[in-house]
Amino acid sequence: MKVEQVLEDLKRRFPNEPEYHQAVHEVLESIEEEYNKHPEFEKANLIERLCIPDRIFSFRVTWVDDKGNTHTNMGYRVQHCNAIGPYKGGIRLHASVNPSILKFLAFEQTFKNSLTTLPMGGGKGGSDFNPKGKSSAEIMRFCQAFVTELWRHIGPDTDVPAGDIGVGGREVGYMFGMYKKLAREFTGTFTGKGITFGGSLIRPEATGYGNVYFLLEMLKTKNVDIKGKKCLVSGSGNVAQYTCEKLIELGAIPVTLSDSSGYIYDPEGITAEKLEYVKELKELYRGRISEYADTYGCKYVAGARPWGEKGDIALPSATQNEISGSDAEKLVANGVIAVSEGANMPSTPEAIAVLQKAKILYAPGKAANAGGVSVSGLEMTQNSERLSWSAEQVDNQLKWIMSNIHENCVKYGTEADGYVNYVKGANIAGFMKVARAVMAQGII
Ligand code: NDP
Ligand code: 2IT
Repeated sequence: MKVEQVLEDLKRRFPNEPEYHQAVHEVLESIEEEYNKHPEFEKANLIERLCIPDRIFSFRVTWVDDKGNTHTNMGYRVQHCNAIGPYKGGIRLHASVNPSILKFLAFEQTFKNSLTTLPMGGGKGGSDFNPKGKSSAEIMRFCQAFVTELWRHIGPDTDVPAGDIGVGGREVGYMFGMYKKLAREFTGTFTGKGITFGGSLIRPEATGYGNVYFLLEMLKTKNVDIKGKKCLVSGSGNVAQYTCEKLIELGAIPVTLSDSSGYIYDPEGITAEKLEYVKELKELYRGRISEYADTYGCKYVAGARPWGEKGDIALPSATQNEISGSDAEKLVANGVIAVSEGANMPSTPEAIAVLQKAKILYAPGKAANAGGVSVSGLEMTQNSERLSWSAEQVDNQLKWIMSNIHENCVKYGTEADGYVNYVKGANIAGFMKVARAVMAQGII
């Protein structure tokens, strides 16, 4: 395999899909050497078979707003690879959603899920529906219309969706309700469900908690204590909130949060009480993070990201490409010792190069944010055995999974000078397992 040639080919066949090209490039670049030790992979054209999704469904979603106006949106499900288990991955509702973004997310999900040790393939879905400012009734009608098309492509052993940007417990509930009605079955076809109908304890917390567990493992390699460390967190949704919750519990000090309008900087630290305010603001009132600054009298910067503020650790938890090369330079100049990604692909390739050149601890999303899908996998297990586990049991499994992923990154990513290249480690560990499974299953 020659990475540049594979990429050129993908760009020619699938033009105008920059996020997809970016994700593929990052993985291929770091597995090239390992892959080329296996001539049997090349003979079986494994690269194309693992880069191009198995299939993509796209459909029109039509729904009616509260004023009686009819709207259309596009709905998609990308089923990337089911070599090691049923397709598994979230649904994103955001105005920016398009095939390129969902293809990058489904591609990443395949290797992330492989890292979890649980039997899950990779997929992702979503719509360009913009949930901002919509009433609960409008959200419900949209989710129902979306599932009216999606339901025939998913199932507990086929494809199991969950949440992502714009999709939390409320949306999963509406989608599951409609699915159950159409499919005439009560099974674990969605994860992130409400606790009264098959949801797992700790699933809402899992991505944020898991990211902090991964960060702890990284810090341990340098004998650094998290206590008292100032943390720059971006986003203010599910992942950001539970990242802050765990950081606070461990004595670290989150000082920033953001949304698509801007960021807040609270030098006193976001406390448990202030975090409760953020949860209400975002989950209940669906307000803007600027309101935090109004309430607590701290700094708010419109239209900017928090990476220029002083901190010890950065945990990007909003969206892709939110740390540019120059943002990464600011982080390094300010003495940040670790970057652990809660979001998917938040660092641009330029940013990754800066962070790795500075030899700081840097964990890519597919390793650091795998806690969310891991507990989704545990939810599937609980649904299959028709039991529910205690929060402690789930949390312990989550800790074990995150430390196992860390161990694999160290195993496959340690370089000659001792620096752990977590990107390389995660990509090799995740990719090789899927590759072996595909090879064993023949040319299909
Ligand atoms: P939420 O919808 O709960 O929150 C998203 C947050 O990010 C909001 O604060 C939102 O601001 C902000 N945001 C979204 N898009 C943009 C943008 N284009 N520019 C700036 N800010 C933006 O989503 P999650 O917390 O669930 O997801 C956050 C990230 O974590 C995503 O990358 C997702 O793929 C990833 N992830 C999520 C998992 C999960 O279990 N939920 C698991 C693993 C990864 P605003 O309100 O203004 O839109
Ligand atoms: O990016 C992700 O890993 C998620 N949005 C969670 C997917 C899942 O199936 O729980």
